[in-house]
Amino acid sequence: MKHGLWNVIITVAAVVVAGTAWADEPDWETMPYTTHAAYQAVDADGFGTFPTTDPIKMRGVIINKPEEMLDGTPSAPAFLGGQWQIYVQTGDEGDFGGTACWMGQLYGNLPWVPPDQSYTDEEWLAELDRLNHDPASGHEFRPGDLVELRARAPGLHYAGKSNINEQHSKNPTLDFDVLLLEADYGLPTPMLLSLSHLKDVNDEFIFDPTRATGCEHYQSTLVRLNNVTFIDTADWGPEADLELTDGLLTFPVRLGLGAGFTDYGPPSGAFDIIAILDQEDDNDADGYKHGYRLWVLNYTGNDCILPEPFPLLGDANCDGQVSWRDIDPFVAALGGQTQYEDQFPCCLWLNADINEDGDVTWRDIDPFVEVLCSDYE
Ligand SMILES: [Ca+2]
Ligand SMILES: [Ca+2]
Ligand SMILES: [Ca+2]
Ligand SMILES: [Ca+2]
Repeated sequence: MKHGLWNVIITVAAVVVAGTAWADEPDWETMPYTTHAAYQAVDADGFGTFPTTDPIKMRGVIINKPEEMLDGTPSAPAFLGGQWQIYVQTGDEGDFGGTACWMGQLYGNLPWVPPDQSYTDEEWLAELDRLNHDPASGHEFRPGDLVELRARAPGLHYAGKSNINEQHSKNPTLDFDVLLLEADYGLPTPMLLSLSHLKDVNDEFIFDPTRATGCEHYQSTLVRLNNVTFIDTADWGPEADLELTDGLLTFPVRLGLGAGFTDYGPPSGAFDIIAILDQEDDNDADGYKHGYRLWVLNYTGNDCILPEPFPLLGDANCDGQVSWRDIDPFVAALGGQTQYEDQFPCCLWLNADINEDGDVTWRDIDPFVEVLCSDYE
């Protein structure tokens, strides 16, 4: 983990003012939401432009389990000890993208942070317990929950993203909070992309500083690529850095900590992948225009979709979209679960249960036609 000079300057400045500037708790109720698009804005070189100086409030859907992303074990062997990270993706109209919320245990290991800013193991576990539960109800957060972020520090630009964090201080006035807005609100449907959305013809990352297109547009969101293969799976296992290809272009893949990467070998051939499009550009010499990767957090060993088939009503062939290609598979699903699963071993039979009564019957036919037609509006 490397921090550019810019981050150091911001960190030091923020820590210096923190003790006095925010002695009073912000008025969260009246504070407007900061959009993810605003918070993640960058300049022509990819440096974050949103000022990380005052408290902000954001909202979105949690899209990962923190324990599948970073090792939160107290005093874990990483440079910063235990780490915790969730990505929160917007579902708001007029907004796009997502934001990572990050915590580290041993901030004091950073050369510019005093050693007393590291959490003891006990303090660290208390912080994780606080962040993994809604303070009002005690609800344990999980992917698909709609949450509000209240960030006092509020965060830092790091390697191409503007993160929510404590600016490497354990002073509670720099805490961020996660509050439940709606449990099981639902995961956003992963955006179905091809590699040509992310790479140019020379296999270079597409960096658009307006963030309207290219990797920036999808940063910190769930995306899906179909029919790709790993170039080399020799390193397969938790935390491996691999590369996939569609036959023409390539893209880095980071494997998470999910047990599936230990329990199962790599897929034997072509597969579809559902992952968080992340950026961590460890070389800021020419800005932050590189370092994009797909972070896939677990694998169920089904040999065709990483990490697993995604529920999407009407998507009877499991390609991540509802189209005319689903008509024949939908008819097959009407023939019963066993017959359908023989034919589509990687699919969810209940994707054809359009009226959501737990069965696939003639009653789903009209609703299926409706879903199919609405897709063409
Ligand atoms: Ca970026
Ligand atoms: Ca704290
Ligand atoms: Ca489909
Ligand atoms: Ca049904």
